[in-house]
Formats: sequence, C-alpha cells, structure tokens
Amino acid sequence: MQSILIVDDNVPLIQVLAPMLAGQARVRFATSGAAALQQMRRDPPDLVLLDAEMPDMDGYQVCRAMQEDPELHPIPVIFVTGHDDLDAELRGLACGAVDFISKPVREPLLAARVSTQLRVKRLTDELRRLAALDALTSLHNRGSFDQRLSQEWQRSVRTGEPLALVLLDVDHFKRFNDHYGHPAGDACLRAVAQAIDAQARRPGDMAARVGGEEFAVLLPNTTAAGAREVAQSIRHAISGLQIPHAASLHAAHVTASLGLAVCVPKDAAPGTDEQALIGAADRALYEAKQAGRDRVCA
Ligand code: GH3
Ligand code: MG
Ligand code: MG
Ligand code: MG
Ligand code: MG
Repeated sequence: MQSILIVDDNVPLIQVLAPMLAGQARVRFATSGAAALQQMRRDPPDLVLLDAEMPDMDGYQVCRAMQEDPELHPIPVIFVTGHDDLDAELRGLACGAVDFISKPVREPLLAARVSTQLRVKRLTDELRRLAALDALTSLHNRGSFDQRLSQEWQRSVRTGEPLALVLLDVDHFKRFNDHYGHPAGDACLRAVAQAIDAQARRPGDMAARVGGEEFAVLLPNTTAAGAREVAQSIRHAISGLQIPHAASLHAAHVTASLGLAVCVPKDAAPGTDEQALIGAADRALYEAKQAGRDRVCA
C-alpha cells in the first residue's frame, strides 16, 4: 500500500485530513519541517501534503530541501495553504510542488487530487524500475550498473573499503548463435545470467548485463581473495549448467572468461575514478581470453 505524509503544525487539521485519505493510502504525519524531512529520509512516502505556513522551517523550505536531495526528489508534494492567492500558489509550484490546495480543504477535491498523484507515482515507480532492468535477463542493465558503480566508488572513497569488479564474457558465443540459432542464444544468456546472479549473494552485490554477452558483477567491500572466490564460483556455475556448445573451439559446453580487479579507492591516485577499475578488469578479461578462455584472471 502507498503512503502519504501529512506535514502541518496544526494537529487538529491533521486529524481532519487523515480520515479523508485513509481509504487511499497509509497516512502518517509530522508537525514540523525538520521532523518531516527526517521521517522522509528514514521511510520515503509516496506523496507529501505540505502546509506552507509553519514556524521554524516553512513548507517552501521543506520543498526546496526535497528537490535538492536525490532520494527525496521523486516524491510528489501537494501544498496545503491558508492563502488562496496567486502568489502563494506560484511560489509553491516554483519550489517543485505538483499541486496546490487551499484551506478550508474540501474532501472530494482533496481525495481526487491525491488519487491522481498517487496513480502517477505508481506509474513512475514502475517505469523507473523497468528502466533499470535488462529486458532479456531481468538483471540490472548498463545504465543502472554505471550509476551504481559510480556511487559505490564514491562511497568507498569515504569509507576506505575495497571495491571489486568482475567482468565476464561468454566464450565463442558468436559460434553458439551461428550453430544453434539466435533464440537458443537468448535462452543461453538467460541461464548464464541466473547462474551469475545466484553467486552474487551478499547484500550490496550487483550483477548486470552490460553488453550483448557481457556481464559485470560489482562486489562492494570485498577483498581480492573474496572476489576471486566469487569469480571462480561464477565460472563453475556457468560451466556446471552444461549447456551443449558443439561449435566451441575449446569445450563441449558453454563457458565464460572472467577478468577481476580490486582496488581501495581511498588510496587511489588523485583524479582516479571508477573508469580505472573497469580498465583493469577489462585487461584481466582480455588476458583470460588470450590464455585459453574458461578461466579467471586478475
Ligand atoms: P569470444 O570468446 O572472443 O568472446 O568470442 P565471441 O564469439 O563470444 O565474441 P564476439 O564479441 O565476436 O561475439 C559476441 C556475439 O554475441 C555476437 C552476437 O551474435 C552475440 N550476441 C550479442 N548479444 C546477443 C543477444 O542479445 N542474443 C543473442 N542470442 N546473441 C547475442
Ligand atoms: Mg501552519
Ligand atoms: Mg564480447
Ligand atoms: Mg569478443
Ligand atoms: Mg564472447
């Protein structure tokens, strides 16, 4: 069920509004701007009904703070205000609000506007989810991998933790397609994706399909020894699928080559970014191919 956060310094008004919305969503409340932001960061609601006039931090300030926070930015805000004037409404919209309701609040109007915003939020959430997924394998896609890698790099710079990356490329996959056909190739990629995903088990691990038959696994806070273990278990899991590959030049079944790189971003030379980690993993992958495929190089 979706949730709505009502922010108002006037508690009796919250008590009037809450029952009007209880049928549509779980209703929570906060009585100050600071408390509202704190609650949103802890447990983001799907919609915020925001009083414009509050002591200390007013609604406009809360709304601007939400726009500046990437986590809170996607949450729609409806202003609720005592001023039924053009300036107040324009000011609310300029701060990033999606709608505006003036007091006294009329129940059917509130219910209808809230229902519209909750429906839009549901659809945007679903689009955002789908936009991050690879349509063939349901793993994360290239875009969401790039975004996450950059976040994890920055996080590791702060924490001093190591960051490991595995790049994987299916061996002689063009020959597989040529021999078994493209639909069989797709089915093979789905099975390989599942095998990879099942080995990236720690919370925070991320498996993605970053190209046609190329995958990446991001392992935050993982040492070289730990990452090597994961990479080997992925290699075994794929070869253990025993998907026949009669056209392969080195095995009778589908295999993959893996390149592994680990680094401590905090200790990296100034100006170094996540591209260095990708470069190192890519060189290791090339080495694995050169050395005969179906292996892990670091
Ligand atoms: P190597 O061992 O050197 O990696 O050889 P390879 O044949 O796997 O490498 P290459 O990059 O030449 O070929 C990759 C092939 O992967 C080309 C393409 O036919 C296939 N491929 C890429 N994306 C897809 C896909 O979505 N579905 C299917 N079925 N095949 C794909
Ligand atoms: Mg007020
Ligand atoms: Mg390739
Ligand atoms: Mg290739
Ligand atoms: Mg390949």
